[in-house]
Amino acid sequence: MAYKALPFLFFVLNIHKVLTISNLVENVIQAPERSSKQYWPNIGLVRFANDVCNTQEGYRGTCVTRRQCEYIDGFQSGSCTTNGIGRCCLIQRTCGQSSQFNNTYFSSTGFPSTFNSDTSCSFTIIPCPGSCQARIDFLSFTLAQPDGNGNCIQDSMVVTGSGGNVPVICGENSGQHIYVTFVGNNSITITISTSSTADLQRSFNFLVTLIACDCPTLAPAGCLQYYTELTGTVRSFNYGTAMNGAVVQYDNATTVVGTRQLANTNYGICVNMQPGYCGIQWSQSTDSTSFTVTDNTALSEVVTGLPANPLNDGDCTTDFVVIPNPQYPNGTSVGTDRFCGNQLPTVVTYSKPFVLTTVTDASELTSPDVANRGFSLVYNQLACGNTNALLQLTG
Ligand SMILES: *[C@@H]1O[C@H](CO)[C@@H](O)[C@H](O)[C@H]1NC(C)=O
Ligand SMILES: *[C@@H]1O[C@H](CO)[C@@H](O)[C@H](O)[C@H]1NC(C)=O
Ligand SMILES: *[C@@H]1O[C@H](CO)[C@@H](O)[C@H](O)[C@H]1NC(C)=O
Ligand SMILES: *[C@@H]1O[C@H](CO)[C@@H](O)[C@H](O)[C@H]1NC(C)=O
Ligand SMILES: [Ca+2]
Ligand SMILES: [Ca+2]
Repeated sequence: MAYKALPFLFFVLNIHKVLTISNLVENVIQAPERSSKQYWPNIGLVRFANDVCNTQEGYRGTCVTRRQCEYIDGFQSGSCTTNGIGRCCLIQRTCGQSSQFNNTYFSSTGFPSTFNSDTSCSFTIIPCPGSCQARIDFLSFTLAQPDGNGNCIQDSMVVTGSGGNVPVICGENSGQHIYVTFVGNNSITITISTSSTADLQRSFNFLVTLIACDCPTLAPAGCLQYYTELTGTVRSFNYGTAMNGAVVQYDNATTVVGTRQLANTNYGICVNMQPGYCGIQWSQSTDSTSFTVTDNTALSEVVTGLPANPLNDGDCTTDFVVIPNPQYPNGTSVGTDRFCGNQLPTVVTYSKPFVLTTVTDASELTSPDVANRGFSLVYNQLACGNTNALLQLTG
């Protein structure tokens, strides 16, 4: 039996090396909820790489045999080996389910159909041996907006079991991603709760990629988000230019427009320094309201023509971003690493690793802030002045 299980185990482990019999037995025992099923009856030893493939619908699948795909409750979509044995297998799971397989989609019930009701939907990521992190891509993520202070009161996504702290997330986050870290062999659970008190058509569809412990794409500790390209755009969670419909109420019953920023966050957005690149420049996206973190955004930015107010250093105590040791593009030191207000000056830093830290407190009454939208920033890695750095790397 162990012999016949070999192709499946190659898939589970996704490592292409010979396994010992004791490994096999151990992993057969570990296989979840399947002990009564026969392992790969009637098939011989079929070996081909369990590569990533594209399903006919354009999703990311894994190349396995027909029986292997059935065994893991996958959806077969197209062939992926020239001999026709390999099937591109889409692994999709929904509420209440779990997966230990790389490239699993976790989708709301009936996705892409939307829902508008009270739900609590959990999905468990089981670490396969040798995996240390998982990257969760929010391909679609539409939940209710937070309250006016940025707290995810009605809808929320809560992650438990990760070694790194994951803030409670809600609102609109399609295109965002997070990295979670396995603690030993413990699984990680994502729980999405929704409340029908918010009238909204919701849906979500996540892609979970497992990252091996020896993989160079592991995110450094403290990085909830990790970008690997030379240039890119990073956004705070629920960044958007439409107003959050919720309001903030003062003790004297006055109300002001609420925030799209999420409360109680404190995480690193990291950028993988590419070979031959030594610095990084951070600047606002083209939209003039793309950095509205504290103060009255409604007065300073939303109304065209009024001056923006960049704040830094000691003026930033509630919500802010930190860029280590920044200088202006002309080389003058900024003299502080902390930024808030309604505008971010373009800055350059040569401090490594490349990380922008973002912090928000528990409310918008503290500053007090009105109608903040969060941030959308463009980063550009800067080539080293010394070209020898490149020559050394290319050998
Ligand atoms: C994980 O599980 C394996 C197999 O059960 C065990 O050998 C190993 O010690 C565990 N690792 C940790 C960190 O708990
Ligand atoms: C999971 O699949 C991705 C490709 O989508 C691959 O880069 C990665 O190495 C795989 N992870 C593991 C643990 O094999
Ligand atoms: C209510 O309190 C807020 C915050 O202290 C203040 O800005 C506002 O002017 C007050 N409004 C009235 C009508 O007193
Ligand atoms: C460099 O740029 C900053 C911000 O625009 C400005 O305040 C500063 O005076 C400039 N320094 C020099 C030496 O031009
Ligand atoms: Ca704020
Ligand atoms: Ca705040």
